[in-house]
Amino acid sequence: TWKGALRDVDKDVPEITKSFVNHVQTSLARQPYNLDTLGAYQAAALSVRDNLIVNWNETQLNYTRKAPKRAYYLSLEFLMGRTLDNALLNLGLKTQYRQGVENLGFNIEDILGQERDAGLGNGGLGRLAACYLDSGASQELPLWGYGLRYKYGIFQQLISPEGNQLEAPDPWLDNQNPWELPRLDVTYDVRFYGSAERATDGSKRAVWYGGQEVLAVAYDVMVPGYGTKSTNNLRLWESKPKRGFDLNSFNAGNYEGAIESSNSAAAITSVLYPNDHTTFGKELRLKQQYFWTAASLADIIRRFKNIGKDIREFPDYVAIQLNDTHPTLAIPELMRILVDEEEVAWDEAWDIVRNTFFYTNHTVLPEALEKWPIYLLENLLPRHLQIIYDINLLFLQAVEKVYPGDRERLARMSLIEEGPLKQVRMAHLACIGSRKVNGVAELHSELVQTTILKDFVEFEGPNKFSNVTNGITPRRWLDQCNPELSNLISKTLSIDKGIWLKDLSKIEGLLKFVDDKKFCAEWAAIKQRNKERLANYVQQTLGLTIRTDAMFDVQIKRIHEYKRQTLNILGVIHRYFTLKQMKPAERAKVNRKVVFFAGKAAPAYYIAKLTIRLVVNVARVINADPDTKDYLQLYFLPDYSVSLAEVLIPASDISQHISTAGTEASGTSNMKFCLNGGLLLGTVDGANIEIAEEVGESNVFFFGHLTPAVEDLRYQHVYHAIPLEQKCPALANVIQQVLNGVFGDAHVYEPLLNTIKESDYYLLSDDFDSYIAALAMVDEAYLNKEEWVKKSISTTAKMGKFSSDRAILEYAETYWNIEPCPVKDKL
Ligand code: DL6
Repeated sequence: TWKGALRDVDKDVPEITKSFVNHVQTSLARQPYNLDTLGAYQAAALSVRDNLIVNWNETQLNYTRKAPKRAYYLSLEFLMGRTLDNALLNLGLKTQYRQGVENLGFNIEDILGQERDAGLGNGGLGRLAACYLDSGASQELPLWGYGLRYKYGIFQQLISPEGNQLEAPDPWLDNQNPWELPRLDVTYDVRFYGSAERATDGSKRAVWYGGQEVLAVAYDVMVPGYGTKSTNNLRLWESKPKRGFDLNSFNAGNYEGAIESSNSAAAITSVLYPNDHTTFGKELRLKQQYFWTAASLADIIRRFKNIGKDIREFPDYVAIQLNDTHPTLAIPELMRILVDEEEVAWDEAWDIVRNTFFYTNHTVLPEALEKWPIYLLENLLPRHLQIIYDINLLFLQAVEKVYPGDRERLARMSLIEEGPLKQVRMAHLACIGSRKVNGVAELHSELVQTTILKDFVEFEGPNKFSNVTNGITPRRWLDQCNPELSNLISKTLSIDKGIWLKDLSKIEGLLKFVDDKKFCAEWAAIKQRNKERLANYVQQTLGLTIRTDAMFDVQIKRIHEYKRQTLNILGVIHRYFTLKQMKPAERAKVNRKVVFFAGKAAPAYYIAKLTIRLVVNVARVINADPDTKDYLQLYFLPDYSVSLAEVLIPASDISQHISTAGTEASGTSNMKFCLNGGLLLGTVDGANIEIAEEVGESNVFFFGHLTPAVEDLRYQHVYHAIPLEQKCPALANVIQQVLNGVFGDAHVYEPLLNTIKESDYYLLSDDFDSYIAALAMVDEAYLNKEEWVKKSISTTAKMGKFSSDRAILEYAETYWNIEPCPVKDKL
């Protein structure tokens, strides 16, 4: 097994400084003696990149030579965060670079801090894709990612003095991106609009012609595996006009007209849609989806053809994972290529398709299930709509055979939703066009099978449907973000991190040390230093002073009603008034607490933005109150990102994952907190359940109603509503305080509070009392510091299951049927 620590550091350092200086002089055309930290970052990145390129080339050559079956992960989002630190860790060059840049008068932390996050994603779905790429390369699997090279990633979040979220663009490519290789020679034409004419020979073939053609240009991002030479590829597509601009219009003096088509082509990959869990049916989004799937499939087919096999063998060499329904157009696109271009008979083509694709569902929330209006598809992708209709006809005929006369079932299962706005149901298409379908945690997979895809399970049989619980990479989410804890684990277990970071089940060995006083003290001291690191960050970025002799309670994720940040802030207000009513002596016995929120709201999500505003204004009042400020502080940290999560997570004592039961498919930050020894306060939802199964229920704080009760409770809200004052006086009282104007303009918050007072779809009034009781249990447990540290260690020790290495190997073995394809040379 590779041990990063065994490299000859002394030999590497002079090479590194030489390469660094060389890049300063030749690539950056600057002088080493007056280089700023940004320049130093660029030189370091380029020098590390040289190592990656060598390994990347060797890996790709190895794949070409051995021609193994390959898997492709199609994701509209890859939330990669920063790369330099991860590349150094995976290459085993961290110590060397630290020394190398120090010899040149720089500090490695300052250099790492210069890198902008690659924020090509909204949240969990995109970060999961990034973790899977890391694990795929680390496990030496022939796995590539395909996505879009957005010019602007997820927006930057600013908070106005009133507490409003403002959005600014994220020009992450402005300083050049050293981690990508433009492949100006790898391009494909992608057609939009035009007409589709069916063949007259009775076959299902057609010709698609006319319309607009756009060029897809490849940019390759190298993805190094940990402790291996295997370096996989993430291919991102940029859209460009096929021809520079319209010379005829230009010569005729119509300058605007001349650049119009060029602008519309470039617009396709200009920006990441910032919505999470909602679909807006915008044509540009549909264009993005088709542009990306068409270019990716063309590229995959070209590579497959290079190995000289018959197209009928495609599924023996290619597996394509659809990350949610966003890439579902790949299904009709592959049909189009096979039937219209390769002249494969329809039924045979459909078999190929159904053996190639795999579909992961990431949510059962109705508003997140993608549907595309027929009129949009008809105009933009006329041939694909024909194919979807043909697939639907044959599919419904097959259903009709099994359930003769069951018209309701046919209407439910149809790919087309009838009504005033006819739409294509993408989850149905993804389901019937795939070999396997999975959810992302046990409970979620069960809900997928018993709710949104129930009819399909009955029709196709249960074997097609299963579960792969999500995972996280322990490289970034422990070793990189919490180096001291990682070192302590290695030292305590006497196992090199090169081993346990690749087999996370090994950290279970920590259980033997929970009674070791010295170890416990070191564990607690590291948590304390991580709190100080976070406090420094807040001091430097916001100029605020945080006390670190308190419990750190963190909720960081997209702001959404179903995630119930509102429950948390109303709980904070409840705590505030409880503290205010106490006598000073009584208050002095209370557990001190600092509460952190961070997360972005979709720009058009009014209620979510109001939640942010409420948090900010409650913070203003609480933090200034001399009676309580020593016992309760509250912060909303703006512009949540992967890099901010890397500072917040290691500092947390308790984190909140409090979605209404049955709404959070998995959650992955819950895994990150627990891996870093933070305990979990949550509902019985998503992966919280499996975390509790692993770490033991005595180490998590559960509250709230369970999934089977949710439907009944919602029914009662509508048909047997009980006034809030009667049902949950504590919550009614908190809401009244907000309406009394204690936290500023009351009327501003009315729409938010009305969601609770009226339909209360997310069941805050049903769960509030048990939430407050759970918070009290957390306080009580924390007051016994020794026991708390034991809980923290026991939690980390049992997180082995949640490594993304386990998850990616499940996909590789039981779905894609691919095997590791290691490069011969070791790192
Ligand atoms: O599977 C990754 C992640 C889960 O951990 C979250 O629980 C889930 O909400 C999220 N789902 C989405 C759905 N968006 N779409 N489409 O982001 O996936």
